[in-house]
Amino acid sequence: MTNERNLDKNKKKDQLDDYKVTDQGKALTTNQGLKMSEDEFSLKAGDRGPTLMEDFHFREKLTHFDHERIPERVVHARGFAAHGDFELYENMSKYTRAKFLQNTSIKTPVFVRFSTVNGSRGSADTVRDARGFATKFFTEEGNYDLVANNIPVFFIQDAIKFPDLVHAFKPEPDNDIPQASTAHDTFWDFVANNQESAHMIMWIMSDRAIPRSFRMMEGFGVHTFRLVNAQGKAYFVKFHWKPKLGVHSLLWDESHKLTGIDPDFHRNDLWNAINNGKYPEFELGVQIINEEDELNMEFDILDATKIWPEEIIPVKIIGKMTLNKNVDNFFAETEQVAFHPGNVVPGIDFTNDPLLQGRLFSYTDTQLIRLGGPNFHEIPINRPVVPFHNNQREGYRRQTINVGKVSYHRNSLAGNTPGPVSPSEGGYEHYQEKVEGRKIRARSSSFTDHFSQATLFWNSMTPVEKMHITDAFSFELGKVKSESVKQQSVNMFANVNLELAVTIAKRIGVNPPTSEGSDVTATSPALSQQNTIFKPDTRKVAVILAKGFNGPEVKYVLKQLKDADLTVEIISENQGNVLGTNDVILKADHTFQTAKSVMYDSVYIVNGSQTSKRFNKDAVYFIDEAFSHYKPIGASHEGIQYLTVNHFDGKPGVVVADEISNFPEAFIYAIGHHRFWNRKIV
Ligand code: HDD
Repeated sequence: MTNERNLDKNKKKDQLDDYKVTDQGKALTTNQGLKMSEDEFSLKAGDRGPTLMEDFHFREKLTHFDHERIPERVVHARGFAAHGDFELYENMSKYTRAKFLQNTSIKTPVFVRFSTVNGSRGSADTVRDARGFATKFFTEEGNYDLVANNIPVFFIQDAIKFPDLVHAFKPEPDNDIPQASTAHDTFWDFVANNQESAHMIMWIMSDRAIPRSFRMMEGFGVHTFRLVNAQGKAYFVKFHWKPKLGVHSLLWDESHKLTGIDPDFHRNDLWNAINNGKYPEFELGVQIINEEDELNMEFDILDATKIWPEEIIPVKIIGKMTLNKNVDNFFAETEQVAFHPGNVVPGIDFTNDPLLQGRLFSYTDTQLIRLGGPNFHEIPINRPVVPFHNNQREGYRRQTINVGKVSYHRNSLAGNTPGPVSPSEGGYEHYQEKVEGRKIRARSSSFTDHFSQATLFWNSMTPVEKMHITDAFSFELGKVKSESVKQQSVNMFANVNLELAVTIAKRIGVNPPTSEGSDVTATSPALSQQNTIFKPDTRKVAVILAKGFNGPEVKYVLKQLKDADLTVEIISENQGNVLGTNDVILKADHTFQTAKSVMYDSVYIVNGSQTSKRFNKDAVYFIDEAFSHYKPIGASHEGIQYLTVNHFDGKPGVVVADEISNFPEAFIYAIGHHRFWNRKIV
């Protein structure tokens, strides 16, 4: 183990550099390296005649184009990725012999792909859905993949049901409607008839399913995995990613509007944050249960529909990941990356969670079709940063030129190499768990409580969060056409909370359920987003100003906002320079045609002495919408009149420059609050 602090090197980025090609400034060639003198006209028999077969340049160009697409992922098709590094805070050798979890002096390169689950590649970012959060650690012992979601539980308990689940939530097969949405009959029919989904559905109906940003989501490994130390002692573990910016969400109304206004909202957010040096950070946490306690919990730790409440088993923070580089090429990196929960390193092992066991089969299988054969590990983004040696050969798109005659084990011609090495030399050894039982297609009786933790989740929500969940159910079930499916769904969620089910029943026009509801009273405060981190950092402020704005003051306020790590965009009558008093000129990034309030976290309205009627009308709409989304609003000078028109002055989160001595500080403080739920919105 090296004691040298080697924090700036990133071996994966160096490795990828070897594959990069810049075409700019170069002569155009065919794929055979032949320079071409013409690229606009195909070769013809006469300038009005038919194209000739011998036009190899035309044939090559069109053939390549015709084959540019590969199948999209069957789930998680729409994704966005970035590079970064992982640093360990403390040596975890007590629990695991994984080297990247022992040495605090090295940085491990990572590649992270965030995704929606349901929609196709071209769907919108902000739909209601779970988000994928897949991390590839390029460790010195090979690739370790933590293929996580932003929700800590899953819909089903056994992987054999995965195709059924996906068939139910994808667009319906007769008409391929709806896109990227679970608000349809087959999904809710599946839910009502597979009640193990209850807990996950509560999360999907909650604000967690409409994140404000990839940078503001938790990540969960979901399954119980094993950590194994050098002495062979094992522990059960659940992995968590905790965003340093806290966990924050959009409102459903914002999410809806953004799917049209900016379908790339989350992509833009991540791309811009990294380009502007506001690197997203996530801390890695572990919950650990001793092996001896496997059967001492109130739930089965092998059941992927269960969390380990953080108040009972605390999350120990052990390291931090920083995303600090965007990809160079979306297809080569983001699209071709291949994750697999079965990619582990010594010291990390599996459990018998039947969902995990099935995943261990599915991921390689899907890459074989998606990436066209068994050599996808040779694609640059997927290569480990350590060499690989084995006797696997050939197959579609093999790139390695293996030298020598021997490609089998055991051999004498190559000294019996490449050969296995002992665990003390880094060889992976499976944990020797004792298993016995009859072969049986069944589910353990310890997997049958589908509702207690769903109620725990509901009980842990604030009134605002509960309102959002109720609205989400009413929306989703309100779109279901089958009365029977609606009724079955409402009856099912009466087992979670009767009041919730009765309210939904009323709204969607079915009979109120008659069951007794749940008697679970426990709460887990960690589940509520109200208990997350709130800060102004990297929030986006729309600055509305017009000709004749107060130059010195606005300049001063904008500097304060930027110094507080806020992103500021100026909206004015026209794009380009706007002249304020004292010859201050500011450049407008947007007009009301290109900027809508849902793209921002707060508004600073300044206005100016010269505005048109249309500008005023648009400004009123903009602020009204931001106010109804509970966002902080700052106003000064001519901007203040808009508050009066809308009767917003004096309302929570409305900061008026004239009334306060240190306006920027007060406004930034309000922005750090994010939303003012105590506003009365009709
Ligand atoms: Fe999965 C992709 C996460 C259950 C089968 N899954 C995929 C991705 C993520 C997850 C983040 C996208 C990876 C990327 O960005 O390329 N999946 C999960 C989590 C699950 C889960 C957290 C439950 C705990 N998945 C699950 C099951 C199966 C699959 C039970 C099948 C038995 N998942 C797949 C897949 C995908 C996939 C079909 C599609 C594309 C891919 O693998 O590479 O194999």
